[in-house]
Amino acid sequence: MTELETVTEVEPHDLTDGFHLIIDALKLNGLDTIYTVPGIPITDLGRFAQAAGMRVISFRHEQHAGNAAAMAGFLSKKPGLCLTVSAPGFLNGLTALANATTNCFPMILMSGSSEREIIDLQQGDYEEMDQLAIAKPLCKAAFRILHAEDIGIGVARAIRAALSGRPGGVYLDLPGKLLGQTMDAEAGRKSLVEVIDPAPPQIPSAGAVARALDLLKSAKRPLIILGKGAAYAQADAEIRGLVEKSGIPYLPMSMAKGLLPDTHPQSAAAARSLVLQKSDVVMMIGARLNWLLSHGKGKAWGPPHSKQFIQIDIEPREMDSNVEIAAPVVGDIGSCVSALLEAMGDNWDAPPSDWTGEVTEKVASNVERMAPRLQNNNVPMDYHGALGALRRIIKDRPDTVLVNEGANTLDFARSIIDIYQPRKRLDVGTWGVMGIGMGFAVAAAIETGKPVLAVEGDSAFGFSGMEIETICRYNLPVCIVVFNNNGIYRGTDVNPTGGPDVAPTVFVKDARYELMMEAFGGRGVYATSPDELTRAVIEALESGKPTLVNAIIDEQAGTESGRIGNLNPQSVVAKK
Ligand code: OXT
Ligand code: ADP
Ligand code: MG
Repeated sequence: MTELETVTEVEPHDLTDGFHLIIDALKLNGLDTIYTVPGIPITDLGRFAQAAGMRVISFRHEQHAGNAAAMAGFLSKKPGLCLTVSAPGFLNGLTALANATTNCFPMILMSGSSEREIIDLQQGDYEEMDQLAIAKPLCKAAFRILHAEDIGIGVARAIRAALSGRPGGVYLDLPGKLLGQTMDAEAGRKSLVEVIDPAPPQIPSAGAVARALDLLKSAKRPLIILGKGAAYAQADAEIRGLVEKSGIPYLPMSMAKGLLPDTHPQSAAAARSLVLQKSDVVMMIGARLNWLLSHGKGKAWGPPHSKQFIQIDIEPREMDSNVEIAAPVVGDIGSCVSALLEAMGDNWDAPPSDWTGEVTEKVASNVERMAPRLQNNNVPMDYHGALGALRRIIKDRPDTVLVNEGANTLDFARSIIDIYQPRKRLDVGTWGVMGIGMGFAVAAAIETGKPVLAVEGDSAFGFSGMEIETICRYNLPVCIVVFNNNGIYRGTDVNPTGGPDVAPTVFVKDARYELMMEAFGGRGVYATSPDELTRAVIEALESGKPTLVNAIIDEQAGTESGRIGNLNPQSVVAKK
């Protein structure tokens, strides 16, 4: 007998445990990256996962690990994985899980948890919390695995729940006790489940397709709206084919920019108000009629009852959620768009030219009006000067992934920076949530391998700023530009009482954000002009070195809440 065989006999080589079954189950399903913050009881799970060849990206705060997982899900169409410790770590990750669900991003939040028996008797265990109950209302599905032999099924259920139908966030509760449970290795291997076809094509009915095309044909002023569901679907060629074959102007929602290049002649992005008001038939593809589209009614949409809607969505219950949908097309976007394309045949009539001409003219005049402002080299910079510089950089490097958050920094960047490729603009999404910046940037770099440019309001950056250490630690090709206007919206508010506290929207003046980056070995640049900003960003993108550019913006340049100031409640008292 050889020495090795002796060891095999003595060591429990024929046993496996919860740790390894979870890792094997994930790997079997092609999930190879975990975004995490280590600690009791999941530290070894991360270690073993790394040892098993998985990529384990460790963050400074779970919310950002969770946001990274959510973005990984959006970009890859596989559930992004976030792994957290019990109670406080779990809660930190929960915002990201809820945000992922709201945005229809597939992710799985796996969290360690304490002893069930002690939690249920509320006897005060270490980090005691009934996590499953808390997660349930905030995600698409929530599961707990109690026995090692159920790990295969538990992981499979989580994957299928995250990906099938409308994608979303799933919670998977992993009690500490489960991780150490052992079972026969061969039985364990057999208990694993490879999820077959987790997001099967959902073919629309022929009747729904015909109804939609009849309506579209009858339109005098048709409009297509592309949403982030269309970007997620990765049916890029079909979507472009449909838009071009139809000849209909299209409006991209923020994260659908780039599905067709923003410079496309049919883009109506620069005539948004006009097309919403005047269109008579609107075809929504992977977009919801929520607040971002004024719920499909009201002043923004022109006279009451002046439009009819076609809606393509995988979620049947989305239909009629805000207004009547005259032609619902339920199915996955790839299948729906292909069916529409085929049924359109080869002789589809272009929309009336007075309509397309009116849209093109409005686009041209808005673009022309904006153009000179984008060339200014003012010091301190305004949003147009600074974003004009970044717009030119992205034009030359269209495979750069743009991450964007803030208020003015978000709203101006959305209309100024053209995007040329699908899924290259990642932002605050449905909730307008601050704090996605560094998590999304890390995931974008890891999942795509492309350079990332994160354009961040100074307030927005603060929500996830500590993750620049993560970016430096993994040496990711991320360039962060902090639009530093000394505060939230503007840096000019004053405390009306004259007391020592500054106004609630105001930060430390002239904060040196670039020095934070230097603290971790990255490159920091202080930029006061569009020219300096241009040089710094180009160098960062070309070198791939983690960089933070502190871009000094005129503190008076912004407006309250950017372009959504109308959502602020008004005080009668303040008006007096
Ligand atoms: O057609 P018209 O004439 O209307 O013109 C439109 C287009 O046609 C035209 N356009 C163009 N013209 C020329 N050329 C081109 N290429 C072009 N493209 C377009 O431009 C206009 C505008 O076009 P757009 O943008 O398409 O249209 P519009 O009308 O703006 O669209 C409406 C919306 C609703 C779809 C759009 O506005 C939108 O998507 N908005 C999203 C807004 C959003 O989500 N904002 C973030 C939340 S704000 C607030 O809540 C903040 N907080 C609170 C907070 C949050 N959010 N989260 C958490 C966890 N805690 C607290 C905070 C703390 S923001 C914030 C920080 C802010 O401070 P920062 O320092 O970070 O940022 P700064 O403000 O910079 O200081
Ligand atoms: P936006 O904010 O860009 O308008 P939303 O997040 O509001 O986009 O809407 C996305 C929509 O896309 C959701 O209603 C979701 O159900 C739908 N969706 C997501 N993936 C698919 C898909 N593969 N096929 C069809 N619909 C999808
Ligand atoms: Mg600001």
